Amino acid sequence: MPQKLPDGSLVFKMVYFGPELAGKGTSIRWIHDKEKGIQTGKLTQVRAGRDASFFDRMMAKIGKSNVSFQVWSVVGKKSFESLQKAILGGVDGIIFVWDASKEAWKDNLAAINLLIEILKRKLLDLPMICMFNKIDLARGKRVTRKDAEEIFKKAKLRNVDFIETVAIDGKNVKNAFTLCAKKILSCYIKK
Ligand SMILES: Nc1nc2c(ncn2[C@@H]2O[C@H](COP(=O)(O)OP(=O)(O)OP(=O)(O)O)[C@@H](O)[C@H]2O)c(=O)[nH]1
Ligand SMILES: [Mg+2]
Repeated sequence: MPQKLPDGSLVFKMVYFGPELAGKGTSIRWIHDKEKGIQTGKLTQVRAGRDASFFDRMMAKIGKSNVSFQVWSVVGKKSFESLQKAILGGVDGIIFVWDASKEAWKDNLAAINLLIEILKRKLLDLPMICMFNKIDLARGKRVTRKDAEEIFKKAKLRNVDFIETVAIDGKNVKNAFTLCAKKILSCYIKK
């Protein structure tokens, strides 16, 4: 559920989740740096190493409505449970960033399983998008989108929209964000 501010505006929480090095931080940075009129504040990236970050955070808007989004990312691997639980608490929508490279297969599965473990049945009703990321990699180096879709189906996550992305070039990164934002809003209106 969104926070309601004293001026009547609503703040929803959107979380980018996925394995290490999937492209979560790159996506959020792209939106922050390159897309006009979405981010409304500074980007916080708390680093754990050269590429890795514990989490990212920024505020964002779509259009001129009195609705905004608190955008977070957190890595979906074991041993970060307390951080993951804190960031996923009260989440209104999820962008799962799937790393399409073959060597990330097991890490993607581990991240999905962790998400299911943390959110349990709540996940089935949550607006969710899957960024099928790194499709710039050569065919032989990545899995197919169908392979990934199967995993979501097996987990009974049927309501997930897939978008093929290249976070480093910004391809479809904004589309994934706005689609998730719209899904969150329509889900809220229906309730
Ligand atoms: N080829 C390719 N590389 C990408 C793409 N997106 C991200 N990368 C690279 O993958 C690496 C990890 O990207 P990040 O955005 O830091 O990944 P993250 O999901 O934030 O990872 P953690 O912070 O460790 O959880 C970086 O070297 C990126 O440049 C993509 O679409 N294609
Ligand atoms: Mg990161």
